[in-house]
Amino acid sequence: MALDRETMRGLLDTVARYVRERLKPLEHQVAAEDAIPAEIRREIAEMGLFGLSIPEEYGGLGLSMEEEVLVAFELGKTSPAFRSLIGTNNGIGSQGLIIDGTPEQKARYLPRLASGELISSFALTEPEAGSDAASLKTTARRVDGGYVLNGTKRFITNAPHAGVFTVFARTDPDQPGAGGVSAFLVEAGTPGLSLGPIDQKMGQKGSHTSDVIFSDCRVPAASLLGGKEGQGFKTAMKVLDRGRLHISAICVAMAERLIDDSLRYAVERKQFGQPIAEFQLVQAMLADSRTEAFAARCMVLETARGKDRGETVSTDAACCKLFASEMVGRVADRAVQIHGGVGYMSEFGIERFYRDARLFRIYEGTSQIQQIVIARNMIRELA
Ligand code: COS
Repeated sequence: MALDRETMRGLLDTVARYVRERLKPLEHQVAAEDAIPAEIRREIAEMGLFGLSIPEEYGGLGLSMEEEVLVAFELGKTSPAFRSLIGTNNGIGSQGLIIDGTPEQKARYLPRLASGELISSFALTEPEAGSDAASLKTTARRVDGGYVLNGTKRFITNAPHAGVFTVFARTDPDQPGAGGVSAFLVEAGTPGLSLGPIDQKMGQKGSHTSDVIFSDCRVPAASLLGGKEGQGFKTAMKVLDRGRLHISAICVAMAERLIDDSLRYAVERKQFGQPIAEFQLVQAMLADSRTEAFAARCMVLETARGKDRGETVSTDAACCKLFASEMVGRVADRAVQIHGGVGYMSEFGIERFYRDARLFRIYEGTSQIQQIVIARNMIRELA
């Protein structure tokens, strides 16, 4: 544990109160305007939330994985767009640098990522390389003193706000698979780097994604992550192991929020002369949701503790992502059902969570990719 018990308790209480009093009242506005107010970004930065998982020596809080998921259990109890704002700096946008970056690269970016001055993005997915990430086509051609990048990255979270991108590109055209991929740290504003328009999404309004386009984008040799070619795909997989656990914690939090909303509604709403919570068919939905969210919470905590003990948790993190993201889909569906017509109307926000939750089964690896990761690792372990 990075923090003592009391400091950790204080952090969790602060985040829980901030979510309850400051963020929840803004949920509707953020979705309607598809934007997070600038003062929220400032407040979140002041609270240190951009640097939860960044080591203390670089200005972050240096939380352990268990501590990070405990914070996510609180932060995820509101619209996921708020979490997404800090999600890349704490997760996929910074972890490649933390895990495999050189000391110079860490010193250059991590302090500004921890403070929230700089936003980071993880540019792996391409139009023709989604689940099959190792088939990516973006190229990084070695030239005197650096590399020239060409290609398009798709659905890149926080790209419109990012100051630095971790970009995965093929340095070895003769190696079509994972071995030919390298990672680069590319700064926004580098000539040859441009963005597509902001994507119009089904949900998670207020969190922005776009294409990131490289046309003859020249970067210095020092931007090669870790200074080594051919390591990029492994870096991406290690980053995703951690990211999948964080997303699972967010799924647990959203489920708990929806269960709380559903329970309160069921106790207040009367039909047939009594609160609908008295009806056993409604009770069954509440009980199933509570049971499944509890199971996911336990899985996430246990896996986070394993990661903190230094264990390889790729399989368990995939189990968490698979179960927690499918679980929150079912919980959100039951929440709409318990709320009935109110659940379907946009002014009450339940249908918004239903749409927001849908993404969890897709990004950072679809449910089907998690199943493949789990089964392949099981077979390998046996061998
Ligand atoms: N940690 C470290 N290394 C890993 C790893 C992990 N979790 N997973 C794989 N690797 C290594 C493998 O050991 C292998 O190295 P060697 O060649 O030295 O043995 C290399 O990476 C290639 O792995 P693999 O052969 O498993 O790659 P595949 O192309 O067959 O597929 C999947 C891997 C499908 C699991 C991968 O492409 C994937 O996760 N796809 C989903 C991508 C994704 O989540 N996208 C979401 C968008 S990013 S927000």
